[in-house]
Amino acid sequence: MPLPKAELHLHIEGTLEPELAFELAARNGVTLPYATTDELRKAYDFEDLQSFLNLYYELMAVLRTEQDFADLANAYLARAAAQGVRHAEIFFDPQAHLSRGVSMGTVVEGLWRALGSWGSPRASEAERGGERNHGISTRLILCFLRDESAESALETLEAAKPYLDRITGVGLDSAEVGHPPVKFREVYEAAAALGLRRVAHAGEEGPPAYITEALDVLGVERVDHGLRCMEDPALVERLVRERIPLTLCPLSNVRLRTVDTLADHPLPAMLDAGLMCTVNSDDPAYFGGYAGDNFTAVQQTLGLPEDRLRELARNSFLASFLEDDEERRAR
Ligand code: ES4
Ligand code: ZN
Repeated sequence: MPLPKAELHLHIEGTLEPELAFELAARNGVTLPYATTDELRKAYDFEDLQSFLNLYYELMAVLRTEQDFADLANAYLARAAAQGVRHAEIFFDPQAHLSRGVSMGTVVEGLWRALGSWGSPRASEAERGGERNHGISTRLILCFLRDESAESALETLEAAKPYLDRITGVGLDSAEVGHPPVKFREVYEAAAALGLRRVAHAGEEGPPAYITEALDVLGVERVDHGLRCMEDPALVERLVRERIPLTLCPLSNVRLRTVDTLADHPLPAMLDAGLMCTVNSDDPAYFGGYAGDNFTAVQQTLGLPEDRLRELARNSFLASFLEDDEERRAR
């Protein structure tokens, strides 16, 4: 039995496996610039975040209908459940779809078709029962693309207003360097006023100062990645003191060359420093593994002992947006 865990850093568009990409391409009459799944897989040799993002956005062309988003989310839930995931807080990138003429409604209704009442804090116990949706409770987090304008982020939040009963929080992703958190001050203030939880990617490729800014200017409760905090001892001390969770993604860091090899990953040092770390998959179809694969990799390569793995699993529930009673039931 894999260790029960929560996944807190997962881009649903990053779960698009080559086989499903080709299936959806055929269904929607979209031509991909790759002849076979093998040829596509050969393109998964990334140099940095941007080289990955180019392919990530390119493949999204196959996602067109509600059913496409439902199929994508169902495929993810099946794989995640097999690796012990009991709860998933799922990022989605509406701007990447709105710009292709796919509406907010298509994306949210489609994802909801797969996630269903497991995604609703308001669903009754009965509605949540049974084996539906692989027994995984879920939350949706709408991400703004930081390489798009602040105005575009505000328009995106506006477009999401009819669906706020299905959206738990907002996040910030895509190309980090040159797009500091402060650029999104206004939209985060608006999101907070709407009662949305706040997270942001910071300190993946960007400097430690972006982590501080995400906390102080955007009011985030959790930092996605946050890896580069290790360059700033005062920041580490603050993150420890304030128990700010970091959603680390070890296999992603290797594939995007944020670390040289998995053996060089600072996770053990981060745990030793007292940071509240969690282990997640980011874009599992592209980076070589789902949540359980990330756990196995850090166990085997970094030699993390059992108690550290249990700490990581416990942290994932503590750092989640589940209510206390739900959290106990999930783990
Ligand atoms: C992402 Cl690894 C990563 N970093 C930033 N934005 C992203 N969107 C999808 N994956
Ligand atoms: Zn990410």
